Amino acid sequence: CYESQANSSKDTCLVPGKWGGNCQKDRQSPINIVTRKAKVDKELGRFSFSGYDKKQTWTVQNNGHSVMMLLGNKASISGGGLPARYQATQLHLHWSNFLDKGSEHSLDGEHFAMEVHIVHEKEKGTSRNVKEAQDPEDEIAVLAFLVEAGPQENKGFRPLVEALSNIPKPERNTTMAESSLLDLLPKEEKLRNYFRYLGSLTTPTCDEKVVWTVFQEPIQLHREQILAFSQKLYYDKDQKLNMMNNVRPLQRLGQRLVLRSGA
Ligand code: 3J3
Ligand code: ZN
Repeated sequence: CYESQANSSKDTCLVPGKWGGNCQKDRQSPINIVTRKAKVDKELGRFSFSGYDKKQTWTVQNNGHSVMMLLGNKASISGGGLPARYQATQLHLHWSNFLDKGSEHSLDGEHFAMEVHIVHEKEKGTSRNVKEAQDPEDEIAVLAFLVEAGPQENKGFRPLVEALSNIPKPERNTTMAESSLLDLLPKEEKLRNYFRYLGSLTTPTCDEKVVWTVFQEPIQLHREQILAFSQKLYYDKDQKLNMMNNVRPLQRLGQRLVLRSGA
């Protein structure tokens, strides 16, 4: 695909100048969400979170482009307008060294300091037909939470932030102090309001197989907690390149409709 089809030739999902690079199709992520244009869909009810409340000593790793908690199908989601139950596979984040950018999605043109992605895979054996089973457009469900700086330390994030110092270099793993996934999220009653659209992975190969949920309620972290990610983590083994700005440029919405849960 020609670069002209991408919003930016810096986009990591296009092999610049090479015919056949990951073809920018019509449902790429992330996007800017124009909240007033999102259509309320009564089918978008509350999520059911299973295993999200269970305290675990999660393994967390620096994978060279983010920090990733390995969730090993120990939690799952259903409801929320999803067609099946989805098993949680990993949680990772995107960030910058500035507090006004660092999220991948934006709301009404506003970027946030960070974005948390909880990645889930559709439970097998729930597809309606063979074609869908082989190449489902919603094989992955990512729950996206925007992060903003707040006045207090977010105690739920303490185990993750404290673990960062143990994994400065890529390919390093460590074990977090006990925590639950719910510890990281806004209160459950705040999770009724979210946006929904069909998109892609935001890292190569940017497969167009993701059903995205972007929650309206941001997570609040103290600014020192946010800055710890770019201060403690490195892209390289020599610890010369601080890990930050692991954010894909915004992609065109095209003909897609963004839905929102009923108020
Ligand atoms: O990329 C792999 C690949 O197996 C893909 O099919 C999918 C399976 O879950 O994702 C994995 S991944 O867990 O390494 N991953 C999912 C999330 C790649 C990066 C994606 O990042 S994002 O779109 O949520 N930002
Ligand atoms: Zn992500």
